[in-house]
Amino acid sequence: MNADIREYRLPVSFFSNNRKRLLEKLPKRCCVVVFAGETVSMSDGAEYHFRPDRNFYYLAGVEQPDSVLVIRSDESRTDTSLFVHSNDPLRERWSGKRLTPAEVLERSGADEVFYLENLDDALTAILDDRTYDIATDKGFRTGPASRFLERARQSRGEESVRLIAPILARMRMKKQPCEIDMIKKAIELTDLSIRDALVLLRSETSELRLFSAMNSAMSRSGCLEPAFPTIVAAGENAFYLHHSEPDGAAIPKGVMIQIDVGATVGGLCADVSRAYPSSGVFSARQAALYDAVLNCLDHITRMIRPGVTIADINKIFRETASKALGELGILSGREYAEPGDYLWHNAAHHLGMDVHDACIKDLPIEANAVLAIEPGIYVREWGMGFRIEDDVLVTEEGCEVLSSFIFRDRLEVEELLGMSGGM
Ligand SMILES: [Mn+2]
Repeated sequence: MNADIREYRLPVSFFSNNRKRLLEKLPKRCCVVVFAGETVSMSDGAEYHFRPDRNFYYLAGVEQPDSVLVIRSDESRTDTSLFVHSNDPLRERWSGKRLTPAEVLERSGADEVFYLENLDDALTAILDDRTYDIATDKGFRTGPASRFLERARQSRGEESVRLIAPILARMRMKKQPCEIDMIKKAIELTDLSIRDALVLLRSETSELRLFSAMNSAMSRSGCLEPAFPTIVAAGENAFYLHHSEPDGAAIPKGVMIQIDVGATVGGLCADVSRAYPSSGVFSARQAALYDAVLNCLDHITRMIRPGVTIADINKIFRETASKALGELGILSGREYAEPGDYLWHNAAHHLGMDVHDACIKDLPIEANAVLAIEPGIYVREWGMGFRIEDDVLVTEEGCEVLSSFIFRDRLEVEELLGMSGGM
């Protein structure tokens, strides 16, 4: 893995092909307008790190705020334009270098670049030319994208403005080889970050130290912002599923530590969860619950193949987990206990540019889909609960577990946590 993973980028052909495939599903004479979205203010003079709308990025390949992609296509030709902020030395002095028009062309494969000052006139011309259909995304409630959608609907009528989100969701559900490569690299980087946490786990540590070790491993490789806020939750903190305010106090012996972390590489995400014992060895109860959760994961990965749905996966998860809850004696003697009381979340989601990636619910999974599989069981009475999560690539015959090499085997974990010195 390179020292700086920002060198890994999806090729320009990926973005231009996505545009081509989208146009094949739209009327012959069509104008597509897609917005990157705006920055969000963090404080006076500071903004949150900008991440473009993923449908925009999937088609445009650039990550500059406020950019707009316009594709005009008819029987004889297709013109792709990007509207971006002009290069303004005074602004860039504060907020950082912007891409030059040449760089925008190089990354996007667009035909032309215009400055945003010209956008309004261009959009008016598009809306006035009724020989073209209009297609746009529906991803925003406010800002220029929602204003454009509103204008288009007013000028053309509600029905005649096509929304591309369902088409793009269907396309994004099947990953292309270059996307799969990026996800594999994101998983490798996630593995490196978990290894750094495991080193700390050999002696007394805290959620905060584990959290910063993992985030530091990702950022020093160039992943400045993970796919989602890193989760480290010891003991009963794991009952807050997205616990991301790590505690600075020493983690006591005898609890399980939930880790849920994912790097991004080239705009694609990993999403991996592990649970490790703070004592270095699993107690009998911890081992029993661990084996039950892992067994759910194995059951699910064995049934995944083209044709199954997310609902099928959740059904198998609930059946397998319910059986385990019975066998562990957790349900017996509790009059009102139901398996659902211990199963707090579903067991699968698509993974890609978004950590919960775009998909059409209920549409059967096809080969080259990438899923995060995350069965979890939470037993308040035992003071413990956790999930184990792997990322899988759906193949023609089944699926390949891409993250199985990240320490997961119970005996291997104990051996590793019992060791002293380097890894
Ligand atoms: Mn997940």
